[in-house]
Amino acid sequence: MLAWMAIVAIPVAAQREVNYDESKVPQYVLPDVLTCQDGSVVTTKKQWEKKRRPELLNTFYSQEYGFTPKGKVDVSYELLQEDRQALDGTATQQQVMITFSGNGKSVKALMLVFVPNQRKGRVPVFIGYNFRGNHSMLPNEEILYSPYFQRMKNREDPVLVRNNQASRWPLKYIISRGYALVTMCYQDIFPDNKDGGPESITALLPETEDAQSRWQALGAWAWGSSRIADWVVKQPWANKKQLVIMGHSRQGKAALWAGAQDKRFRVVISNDSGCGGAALSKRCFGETVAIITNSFPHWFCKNFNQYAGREDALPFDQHELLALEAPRYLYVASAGEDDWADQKGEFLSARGASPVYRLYGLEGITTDQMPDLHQPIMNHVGYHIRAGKHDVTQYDWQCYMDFCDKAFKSRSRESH
Ligand code: GTR
Repeated sequence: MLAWMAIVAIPVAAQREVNYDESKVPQYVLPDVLTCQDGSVVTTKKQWEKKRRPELLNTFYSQEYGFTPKGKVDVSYELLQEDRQALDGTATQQQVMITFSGNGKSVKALMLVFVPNQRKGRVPVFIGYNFRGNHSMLPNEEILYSPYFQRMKNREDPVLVRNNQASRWPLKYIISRGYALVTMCYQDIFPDNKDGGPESITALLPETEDAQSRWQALGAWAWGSSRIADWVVKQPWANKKQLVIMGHSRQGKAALWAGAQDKRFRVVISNDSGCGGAALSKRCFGETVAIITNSFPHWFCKNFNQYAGREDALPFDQHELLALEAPRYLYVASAGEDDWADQKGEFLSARGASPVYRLYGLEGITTDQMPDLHQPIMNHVGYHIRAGKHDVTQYDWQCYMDFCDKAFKSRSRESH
């Protein structure tokens, strides 16, 4: 589909110029999330679920993230370590190795798990990739290096320093609020560089015929989250109706895509996901399709390149990705100094997804006004903008758990 357009060269100017001026945002028309490709307008949940949702999902497969090939990967999980008195006795910690095999090859990925010891019944679970390896989350020597880092030859490499991302993962706080956390280094699933494909889980599956719509890293990362979920739902401590997926930045993009495909994620959280995530592409504010496809040619499927510098030609936009989470809970967060991710574009996108929530009688984002800093909106769709840089902070976590508490309260009867 549209393969002929893929050869359009990326204009050099579009690669370099970054617009941070609201008055220079081009005039654009957002595609109506409820209008089908044949022009008919969706007015019921049934029409959304039977017609428009599959049509949109297919658009994101073919035009942005690529199709997940059909084929079988064997997945096995092995408990390597357990400490029942982790985090000052408040949590049980597990390290679980996943082995993916297919196509005569195998890939290993290491989960790090924290479960609150004080629990009545099953607990809600956050699933989220870390960027710098499990060892970056806490200082403890028994935390094994994630397989991606185990392969590093130079043991003095600064990336092997422990605890260097602890501020993004307030583990004791998460546990104190009654949530379990399952994390893994995203690089274990697809090493984040343009030559990462052959070492990634994509090498375990057959290649799809059409090279233009072939999945790459974002598709693989989303797929990997679902394999984590496969394990989580079998654990005796986990409430399988209370799975939350949370991702920051490029992992925010992957989290949204995972949530669009896998309805087991009851709450989907995008932290500063920006271009190719929550932010509207057509605004061309901050990072653009040209910049992102040029800097990260291994993230999206090749069809997405055809919109570089041609965002006006996009027949869809990211609010329609967010709409695919409906009627489940969705939360989008921005940071005040993160213009690169286009905070306003993230907000307007959450707003643009809201008509689908309305079909279900649910309140999404109903205002056109972006809230002030630290004034979270917590309807069925949530949004906040906090002060500071592109990052994940304790404030973000606090909002996410407040939102999840609210989401799961109404479900607690059906949840055990
Ligand atoms: C940037 C990229 C963003 C975002 C970010 C991150 O370099 O341009 O789209 O994904 O990386 O993941 O931190």
